[in-house]
Amino acid sequence: MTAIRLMRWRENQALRMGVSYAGDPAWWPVDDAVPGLKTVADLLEYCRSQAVAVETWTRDMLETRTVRVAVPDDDVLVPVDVAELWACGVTYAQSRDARETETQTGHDIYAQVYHAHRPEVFFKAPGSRVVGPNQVVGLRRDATWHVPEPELTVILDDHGALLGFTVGNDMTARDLEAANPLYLPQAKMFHHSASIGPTLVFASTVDWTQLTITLEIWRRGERVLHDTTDTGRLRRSVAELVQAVQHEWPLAPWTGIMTGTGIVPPDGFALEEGDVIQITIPEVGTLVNIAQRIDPAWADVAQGVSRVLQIDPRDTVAVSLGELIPGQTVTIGTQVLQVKQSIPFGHKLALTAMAPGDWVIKYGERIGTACTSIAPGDHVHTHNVESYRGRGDRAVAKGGETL
Ligand code: DO4
Ligand code: MG
Repeated sequence: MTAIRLMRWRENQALRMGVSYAGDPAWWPVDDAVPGLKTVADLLEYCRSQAVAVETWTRDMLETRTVRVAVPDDDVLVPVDVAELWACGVTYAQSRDARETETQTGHDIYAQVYHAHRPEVFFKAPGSRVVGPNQVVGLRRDATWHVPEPELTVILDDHGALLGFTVGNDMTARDLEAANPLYLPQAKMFHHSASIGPTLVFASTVDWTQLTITLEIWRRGERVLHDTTDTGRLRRSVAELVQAVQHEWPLAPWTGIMTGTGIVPPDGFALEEGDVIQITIPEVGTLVNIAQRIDPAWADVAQGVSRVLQIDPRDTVAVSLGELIPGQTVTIGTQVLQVKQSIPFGHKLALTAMAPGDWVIKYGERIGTACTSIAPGDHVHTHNVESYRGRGDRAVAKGGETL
């Protein structure tokens, strides 16, 4: 069985959607086959109207269509717009043990909930507050010990049926939860504390009990954390967790459920600003997010007001955290730059002048070469960079060279 995944991306101003087999970096645009299909809800509606299962339709398309496209990482969007995102807790022994050790008050409660008939479920975020690939995830200003929680995330369709899975990051302020378990909502719900993506893998094309989940954290170009678990260690079934959420809460159409973490970084580890968090489930792809402390200007970021982030001091590009418009100025450290063209959220802005053939550096790594002259403040994208990173299956090297 080869897993089939769906991904959405932005192309110029348009929203596009494609499907591919897991491991294949190329995408078959769904709207090429049926114009107008822009969301997974559209696709499902279309398949229902044709009385065909979405997996069957998709597989037929993959077998017969020839148009395939490569999608730059910067353009990848949340694969599915959930209405609500829920989360489950202490579903792996590792989560139970780490929490039993860290808690300053509630000894034994994690062991109890791990074994109890009733699972722990909590509301994580309304869909409008869920972020996606390559976006910033938040660090609270009143907490010092944040970690990502990499979680298999269940996607239920508009009828509450299991449609597929994606990767989720249940960002957590461990010091708040450790101080008192009653602070759980504050430890779990803050600005940009939930992220999902990059693709949705159809449930019937994958065995959810046998997925590996890998967490990597990169700091100034160095990998500072690497750990792996697998869903075989999940103590509860997906059906059990879905049932627990919906028992007294009629499911909103398009609900997401994070299934709990099997990876907790060691006690001495806390996220820092600029850390790059990569969570990989090979069948789904790699969800990449950048940690950033919430600051007083953050509320403006949600409105799309100017803000950019240089992830690594060596980077020659910064990431835009809002829509940038030509002529506006942005500040990075002591550098003040004027934006030259419109730059969408999540795209790159040049910090230095680059000549054709120069490396473009992001995350402290070479991500491609300039193919035209690039000036500080320019939009850096496929029109002026030959990228070495395809979608998901990262680090597709050029000419065999490893980046
Ligand atoms: O009990 C607190 C939350 C646990 C959690 O988020 C997890 O185990 O993933
Ligand atoms: Mg969690």
